[in-house]
Amino acid sequence: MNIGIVCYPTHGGSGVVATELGSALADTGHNVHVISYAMPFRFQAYRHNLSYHEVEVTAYPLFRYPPYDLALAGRIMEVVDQYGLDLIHVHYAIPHAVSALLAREMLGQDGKNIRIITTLHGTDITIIAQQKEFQRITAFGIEHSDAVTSVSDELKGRVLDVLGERKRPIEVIPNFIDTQRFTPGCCADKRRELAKPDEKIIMHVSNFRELKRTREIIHAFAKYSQKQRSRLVMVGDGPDLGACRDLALELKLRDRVTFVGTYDAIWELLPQADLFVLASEYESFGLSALEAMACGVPTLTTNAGGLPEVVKEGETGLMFNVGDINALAAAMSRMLGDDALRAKMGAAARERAVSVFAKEKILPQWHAFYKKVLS
Ligand code: GMT
Repeated sequence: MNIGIVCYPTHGGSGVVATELGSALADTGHNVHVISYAMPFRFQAYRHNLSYHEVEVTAYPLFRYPPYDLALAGRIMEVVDQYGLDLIHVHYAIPHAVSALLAREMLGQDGKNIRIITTLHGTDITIIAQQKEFQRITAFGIEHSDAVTSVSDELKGRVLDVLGERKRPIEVIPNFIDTQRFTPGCCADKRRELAKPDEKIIMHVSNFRELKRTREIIHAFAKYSQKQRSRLVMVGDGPDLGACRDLALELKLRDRVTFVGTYDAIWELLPQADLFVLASEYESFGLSALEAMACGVPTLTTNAGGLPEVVKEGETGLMFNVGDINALAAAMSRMLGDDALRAKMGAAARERAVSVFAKEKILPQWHAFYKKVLS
């Protein structure tokens, strides 16, 4: 199959999922063309059947807002012309589905057999909640795609609530993880760089958007860490990073909180953690929690969105209500004070990642889905 994959390249789960899916499909012999405005950060272009096509948007004095959606449609059309794509798999309805639909329309007869699949990752729906004028265009992108998938049941339900019952059914295909790359025990030398030998490591990884509620993690750590010898390691970059740094200083945690910044090879750091924390007010799925689980790290997460479909409360980790800093501090204390519980939950987390979300389990679902859409 000749497959086009359209995604955002920035640090975020959808770009990771799109890139990992593209690489996995290329590994199984398909020709995969990733289309984006920058090279996705997990993209490794060393396979002959995996290529990257950049969308260039030229600034022009008359355009206050350079039209990325149109540039993308034009680029998709060129890639179809050159490589004869069978299907275009877009991650996000806005603007990717709409650009793909426009490209197909412009291709006329040449485009009539191309199938368009749209995968929803969550932010599509958040955007609608913030800007009602996107509601109909998102619905249009979904309705006119040949097939639509969602990364969790919860997100599917949310889409149906917001947009109403659609003519186009939504299939749930969860995100997957490479359990060979994300594995317990990897890269033990990194631990020395992150913490002192007697410190337990609580780790958080995100893009520090407001929705991740990263400051609450620091507040909870401040309450908890008065009692225990431990270090909070915060990985990533984003709008709230500065405020987090300030807060750590204000709470006199300068020597106890490490800000790593952006770190692409996150599978090297996660296994060093004793506990992983995610305080998000919403996650359609929570890929970073799954990455931690695959590394055998128990998680403390909110019970928001699709997280309960990934984490098993009391089995692979503990959950708390959004904003409940006391509950998070108590959960930190309970988990880090009990080595046996952590080991048990860490093993269960790894087992769940392998048995439910491993690449080998989910990739066949994509193959079958593509076949169904093309037939
Ligand atoms: O959460 C983010 O800030 C990034 C966002 C994205 O667009 O990449 O992540 C979304 O997609 C991921 C992959 O499916 C999910 O694991 C995240 O839960 C989801 N984020 C939200 O729903 C907020």
